[in-house]
Amino acid sequence: MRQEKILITGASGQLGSVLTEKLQDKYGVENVIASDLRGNDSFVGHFEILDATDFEALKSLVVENKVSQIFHLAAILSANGEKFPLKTWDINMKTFFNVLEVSRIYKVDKVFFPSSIAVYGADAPKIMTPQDFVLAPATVYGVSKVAGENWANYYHEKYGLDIRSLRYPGVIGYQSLPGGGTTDYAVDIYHKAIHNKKFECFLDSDMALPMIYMEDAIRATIELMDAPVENINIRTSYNLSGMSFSPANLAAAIRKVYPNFEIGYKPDFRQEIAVTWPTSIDDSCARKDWNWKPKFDIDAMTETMIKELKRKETTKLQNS
Ligand code: AKB
Repeated sequence: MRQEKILITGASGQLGSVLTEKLQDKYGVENVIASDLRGNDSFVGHFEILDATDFEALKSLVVENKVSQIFHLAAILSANGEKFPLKTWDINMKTFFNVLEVSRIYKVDKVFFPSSIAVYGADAPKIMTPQDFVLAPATVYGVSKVAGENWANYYHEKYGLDIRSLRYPGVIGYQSLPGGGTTDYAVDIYHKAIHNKKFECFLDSDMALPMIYMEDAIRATIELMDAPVENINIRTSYNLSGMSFSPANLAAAIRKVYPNFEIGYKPDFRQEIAVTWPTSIDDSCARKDWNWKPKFDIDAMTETMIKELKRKETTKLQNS
């Protein structure tokens, strides 16, 4: 068996930074290569600046390091994508084609591709949105994810590439900040709450969306990648669910800890994106095929988020 060598693209991002640490714990710091367009001063381990639209640069990293698994997280998210539709299509697809081609030619064993609840459009059933439904997304980000899912399936069928994927809901964690998504409010709100500040939400109070706590999202990613190949029946992307809540539900959960917490609503263009997305997700295929089960609900997540953000704040003050 060859030594696993892991490459992560988009490793400085919200999910990438946390996943990198987990993969370092699992495979050893020396066997994980984190890459991103931007450097990261506090990063511990092997970091490479990589523009994943550059095929030759990606190829060199893979070949020189004998990479066996790629976690391709680099992408422009839903809200930013609407500001630059053609650039988003170009970057999201070009980076993914490069990953697919390098993996095919240089025989990478396994690839992870993140999809999203953004693949669904306004016509899909809102409650417990099924795994299989017509995918007619309203954003260019969603269009790039639908195309990506189909290309993943094609590379699996045609070339036997072991590529696996999850449709992430909004991811919420204390370790990192999201950037350019429609679900970002659900992280920002905690940063205001611990500083006793009022939060202004860019979604309507009752705009419920599927969400997942970071620890569950990372565990799902690793469990999917570790599952025996014969259990993987979906080669487009698995629906993944953690919980579902609206901004008002989240404010109520925060008030259990901070009774005076205040929230105001000023919906912007992200509300128009959110109304096209599911409210909750049916992830029974993931549960059946590789035993997926989330651990965190809204209260357990809120308790941990507040505790950890306060701990980070205290450490920052002590070190300043
Ligand atoms: C976004 O809001 O764009 C992402 C997602 C749900 O894919 N967090």
